[in-house]
Amino acid sequence: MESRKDLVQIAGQFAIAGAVAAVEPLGKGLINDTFRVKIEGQPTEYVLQRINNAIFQDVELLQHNIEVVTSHIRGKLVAEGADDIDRKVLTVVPVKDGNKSWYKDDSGYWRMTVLIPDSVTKDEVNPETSYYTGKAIGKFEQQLVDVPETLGETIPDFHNMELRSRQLKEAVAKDAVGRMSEPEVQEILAFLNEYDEEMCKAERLYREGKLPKRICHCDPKVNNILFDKDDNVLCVIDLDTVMPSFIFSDFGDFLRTAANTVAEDDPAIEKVAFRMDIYEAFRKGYLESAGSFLTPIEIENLPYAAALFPYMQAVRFFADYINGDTYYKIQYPEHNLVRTRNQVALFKSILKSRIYNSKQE
Ligand code: GN1
Ligand code: MG
Repeated sequence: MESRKDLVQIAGQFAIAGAVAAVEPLGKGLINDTFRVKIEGQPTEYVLQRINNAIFQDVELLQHNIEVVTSHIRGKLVAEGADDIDRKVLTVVPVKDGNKSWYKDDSGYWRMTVLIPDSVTKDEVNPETSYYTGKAIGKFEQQLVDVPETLGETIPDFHNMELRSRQLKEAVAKDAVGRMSEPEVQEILAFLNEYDEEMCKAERLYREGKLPKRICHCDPKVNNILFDKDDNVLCVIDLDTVMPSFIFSDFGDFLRTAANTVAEDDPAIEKVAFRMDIYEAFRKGYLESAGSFLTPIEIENLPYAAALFPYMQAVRFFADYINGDTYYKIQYPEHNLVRTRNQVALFKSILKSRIYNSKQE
């Protein structure tokens, strides 16, 4: 990790409003390293991030997507006469010399945005905030339906379930750290395998030409949404994964975090349950703003999306556990196994719910 001096020097590479007063760690992301930058005698603060270049290998494409998406949304907000626009869309800060939106040195790739003032993130939502988040995520997708270029995939096939299952099979075959000898690992694997084909339905529909890809956020978990102090949604942040995907990505990933009664890594799996009140409220808000452009097949499969995301996340955490924890940041050795158990429990809770009839579709 960089020293304070290094971080101040790195922050100083960007077009900021004055001298750096402080750099502090920010947020709970599992991928990038994030810092809050304060400026001497100025109210404006910034978010400085080291991009995880092992995961986002094409930084130019990544930053291009973010620039296109933020300026497109800003244009839409201006056109609708919105107020307080700088709190409803992220502002990318370019480097001082030149107009690039990232800076590279020996420690990696860095980028900056303006910190949205008077905003908070939440780890939990209630039905009301869930409804407003549904509206905001639907609106986010709606604002992007007419982006005048095809965006690239910042992580190719990010939410392709067939690829994620293949990666799990590869991890199992390699057994890099010997975890396949744990009986529980074998049990989880057998359970996940049972649903493999069913959960790959989206890819089949896509190949049959029945399901479109649209620009989606692809990581709208609860703590990637900014709220103001009165619980109004300001904007969706963490735009690394904005790319063409099935709308299931946004619908499913929000619910994966919001409708779980506990956090995604809570070891108390007996407490894990899928909250129907959150599902209904979110679905209502989402359909109010996205209903105008969604096709019947997309709407019909929203319950499948709710099941798919805990399943896919279980597969991803589990593959990382078997691989020896090379992808997600962990706080203790079994962290990815605990996360897997939790997501499996959430998936089971959805299978039991009235919204999704497994293997009967
Ligand atoms: C990662 O960056 P972060 O922590 O918001 C991951 C998501 C997972 C999430 C699980 C690029 O998101 O896909 O759903 O962890 N992002 C990437 O908490 O893999
Ligand atoms: Mg992220």
